[in-house]
Amino acid sequence: DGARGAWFDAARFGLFVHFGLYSLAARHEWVRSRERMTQADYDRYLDRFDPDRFDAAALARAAKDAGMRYAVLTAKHHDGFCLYDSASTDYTSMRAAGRDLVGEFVAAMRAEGLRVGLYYSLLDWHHPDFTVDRHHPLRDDEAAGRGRELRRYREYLHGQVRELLTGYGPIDLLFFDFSYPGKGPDAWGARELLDLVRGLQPGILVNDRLGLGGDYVTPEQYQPDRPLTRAGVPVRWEACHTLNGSWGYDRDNHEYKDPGLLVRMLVQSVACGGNLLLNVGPTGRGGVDRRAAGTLRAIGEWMDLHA
Ligand code: FUL
Repeated sequence: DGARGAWFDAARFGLFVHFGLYSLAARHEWVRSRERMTQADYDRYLDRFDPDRFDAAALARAAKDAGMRYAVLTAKHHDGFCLYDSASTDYTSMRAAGRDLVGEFVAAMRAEGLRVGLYYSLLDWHHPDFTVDRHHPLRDDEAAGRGRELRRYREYLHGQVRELLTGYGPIDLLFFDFSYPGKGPDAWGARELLDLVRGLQPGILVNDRLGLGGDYVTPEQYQPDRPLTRAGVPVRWEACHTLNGSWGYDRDNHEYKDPGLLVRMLVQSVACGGNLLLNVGPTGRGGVDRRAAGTLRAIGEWMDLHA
């Protein structure tokens, strides 16, 4: 459906925002899994969660000044922590800090005239019914005898997506993440989920990571150098990239891509018919650090010279 995605084809450049409890660990958004943390270990970040520097209006201005036309926020990442007010869980930014960050984000982006997308993780390391598997951080001793029922998780997942698509006005894009061998579309009830999504928001674009094809494909930390095709037919695509290799805030990693490289990646994406979704991982307090902010500003300077 060409008309449905017309804004996306024209947009070219977007901001990805990975923010959550892992931002406080300041290492990587997979920190709980990588370091085999128990929920109790990980709760130290919940106890200290206070996003006092999360300023959605400043994020929207930074994105706009960099020449971006849309922005996508992690409403829930793999750790299961929700950045909104959900009726189906207390594991939310609202309960932890009295902030509905999804609501703030959507309103701020709209106010700057940007399109809005939400990232929603299919994996959920917090939900008691999410199956323990190779991606799941629980140790075997904790996982034993829990009576996990993926069916109940599916209901939760569908309910949460319904909340996101009914509580915040029009949402332009959904970035689900992700299907993998052993957990494909059936695990998520993906067909019913997609019907639900389209029923609630007929204009929305849905990415490919539900495992059903989707409206666009999402090469990750890989830069296509030619138009992408599926079965010989050109497909809509969006390359997503980090600034320094980590999506969540990684404080001690200084290996930032320089703005010149990022501009070339953007130009190459556009030349090959795709978009670039460039990520920023705000700090544990929700602010954008100088390295990330400076990078966005430098890209904006290039934009000004070429506008
Ligand atoms: C991946 C995730 O596992 C990463 O943490 C990140 O969110 C990236 C955009 O998608 O599949």
